[in-house]
Amino acid sequence: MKKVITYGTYDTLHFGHIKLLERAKNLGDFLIVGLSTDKFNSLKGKKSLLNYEERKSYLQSIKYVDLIIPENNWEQKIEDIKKNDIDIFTIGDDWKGKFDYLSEFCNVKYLTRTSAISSSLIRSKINEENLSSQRI
Ligand code: C2G
Repeated sequence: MKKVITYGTYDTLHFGHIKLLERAKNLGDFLIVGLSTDKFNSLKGKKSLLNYEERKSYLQSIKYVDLIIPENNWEQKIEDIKKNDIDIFTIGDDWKGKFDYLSEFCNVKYLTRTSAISSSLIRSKINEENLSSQRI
């Protein structure tokens, strides 16, 4: 069984995330997602709309995802790869080059990021809507 791992915040799940997860799953037979905890998000300088449990419940409903583990820090990837007997690490190419060091432990594959959609764009649209509804 070919095992794949990827990591992310996966806030306000959107089709960019789904397309990444679909392609990640299609690289093998079993997909693990290292989901960034709220604490790690603040370390990453990311503010998510949804908390860890909410983001996890969204991801659990995605058929491509077989297992979700918490992503607590930058350093855990090597340990995760060894512990879970991972064949392929994959992530969007906005990270291209950043995780090449993992190629000592498994294949590393960067997947094209889906343009024109992002969690921050969704959050700004929600804020715009709230502001305009307050103006009426
Ligand atoms: N993604 C994508 N297309 C988008 C937005 C995101 O393909 N329009 C991909 C990202 O490249 C990433 C995954 O979806 O592979 C999750 O994106 P984020 O939740 O933004 O994750 P990120 O903050 O990049 O966290 O240790 C790695 C980090 O935890 C990655």
